[in-house]
Amino acid sequence: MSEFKNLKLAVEDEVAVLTISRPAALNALNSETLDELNVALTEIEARDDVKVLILTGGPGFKKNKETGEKTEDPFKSFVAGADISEMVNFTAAEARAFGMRASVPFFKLQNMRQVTIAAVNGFALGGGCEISMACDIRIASENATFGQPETGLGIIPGFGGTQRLARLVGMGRAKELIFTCDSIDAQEAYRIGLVNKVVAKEELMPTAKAMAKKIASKGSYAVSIAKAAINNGYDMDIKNAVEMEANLFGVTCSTHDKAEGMGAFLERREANLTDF
Ligand code: CO8
Repeated sequence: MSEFKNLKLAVEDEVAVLTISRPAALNALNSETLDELNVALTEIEARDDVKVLILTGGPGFKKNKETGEKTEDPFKSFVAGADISEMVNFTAAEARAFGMRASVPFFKLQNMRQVTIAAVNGFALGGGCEISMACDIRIASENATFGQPETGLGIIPGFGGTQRLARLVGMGRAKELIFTCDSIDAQEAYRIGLVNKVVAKEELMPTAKAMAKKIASKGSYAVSIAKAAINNGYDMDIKNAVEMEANLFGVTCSTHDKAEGMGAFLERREANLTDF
């Protein structure tokens, strides 16, 4: 694997944990980090020993208001947005290029064969909310905060937020969040369907890892085909989508795992699923 400046990668028991790490900027996404994400996700997708990817944020600096002293807080921030200090002088062309640069790793998270889980450990604002939405599943710690503050900065969500937020929580709620810039807490994010689960801080990584291991224990090739069927069918009309599903169902029926999984059920034994 490549070495990264702003990312950390750990792989254990078929689960990769990729941590975005820019403590001084609360893990804000700059061009360098977006390019590193692209390389890391490309390398992870090629690995047969990684079945599920958890994306999280590294510790952010917490400032003591009286002394100015900075200490690390692991639950300060998931990703506090795109890097405002980089965007401040963008021309229209540079801004577009920045958006397109992000769309490559964001689409990788959405479409790579491994399942992607965002473990949201604090601020998920702007580009931070957007990168969590590019993942398949979101689990939040109870202190997490979600929001799209872009219109307050005179811009719009540009990492897919106007599209993915509406698809996840419906148009009315997406419009309210984007037009008001209101931040919402983890429980409200759960209530509107933006996150799958809310857990205590100390339970965040254990919960994400337990879900990742459960998913990794299923037929990984079947899981990846199911992910493709859900993603590809979402924007199709129902007739073509169901036909596409039938074709992919046929593909899974030609696998070792199908013979093994069904055979094991009929023989009342544990299945040994190996396809990926
Ligand atoms: N970019 C750059 N630096 C940041 C960012 C950011 N998004 N967020 C925080 N930082 C930095 C701060 O500047 C500060 O640096 P320093 O210590 O050098 O002053 C450090 O992180 C700590 O931040 P704070 O002191 O502000 O910490 P607080 O605990 O007081 O506040 C907040 C935390 C509420 C998260 C606050 O930092 C904040 O409001 N940050 C900005 C949040 C935001 O507006 N995010 C959206 C950005 S726009 C965006 O994401 C657009 C995405 C699409 C772009 C598409 C382009 C095509």
